[in-house]
Amino acid sequence: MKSPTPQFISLEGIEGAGKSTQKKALCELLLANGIAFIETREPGGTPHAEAIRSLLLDHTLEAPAAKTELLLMFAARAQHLEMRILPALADGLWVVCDRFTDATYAYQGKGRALPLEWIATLETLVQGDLRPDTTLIFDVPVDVGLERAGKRGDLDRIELEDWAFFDRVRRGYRAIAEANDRRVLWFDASQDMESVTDAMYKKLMSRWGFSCRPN
Ligand code: Z5A
Repeated sequence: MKSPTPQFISLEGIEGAGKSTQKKALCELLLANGIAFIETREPGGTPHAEAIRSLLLDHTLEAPAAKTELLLMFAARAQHLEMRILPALADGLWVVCDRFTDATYAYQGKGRALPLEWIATLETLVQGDLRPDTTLIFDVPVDVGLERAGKRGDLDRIELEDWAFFDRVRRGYRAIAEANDRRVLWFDASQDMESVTDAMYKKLMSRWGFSCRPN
């Protein structure tokens, strides 16, 4: 039986983990099962929030202080939630979001070493009780993620961080998965794309009671 309430789904991982690739496959699964949904991303998802994203990822400006980065992430999130995510859920649409607040815990909390209590306070302020219903974390060794992302070229400001930064972020995601085992589904994304998609379909079809796989 399909889940009666619209689901809020987030996808996470270090850069080059394959979130965007698997997000496409996830959307095909939803379509095949007759689910109406919106696709969005963070930071971004509305014109205002996309403007904040441009500021955040611009490597031609001076680097923002870690606190500035944190506050801008939540400023974009407040706008995105109010203008896009909450109205979609209220209309009965599922929401598929490339990154959400787990990224803040992993990148600003673990990567930049900002206190996790600050993030928790901002999370409550901006989101109240709202959390994703399902979070897919795609895990790859840092070398693999950086190599994949490097092939795309044109790296943004955060993508230019070093190996140790992404290793802290990766460990941050591991801690999130361990602390939230009902919400988080963990995938070994170092396998080929088809194998990762197959593992994702198996877990999600069982979780949501879906019967159709995309052709
Ligand atoms: N950020 C933050 O710091 N705090 C926050 O609160 C939030 C975000 C919300 C923008 O995110 C940045 O914002 C991000 C974190 C920060 N910076 N970093 N790093 P983004 O999601 O827009 O950017 P991204 O993480 O850099 O996305 P990405 O590099 O596009 O990664 P991806 O979506 O996971 O990968 P992909 O585009 O699907 O795949 C990358 C390449 O690998 C591509 O050529 C694929 O064809 C290939 N690929 C994918 N899967 C495979 C497999 N399985 N095998 C082989 N090759 C593969």
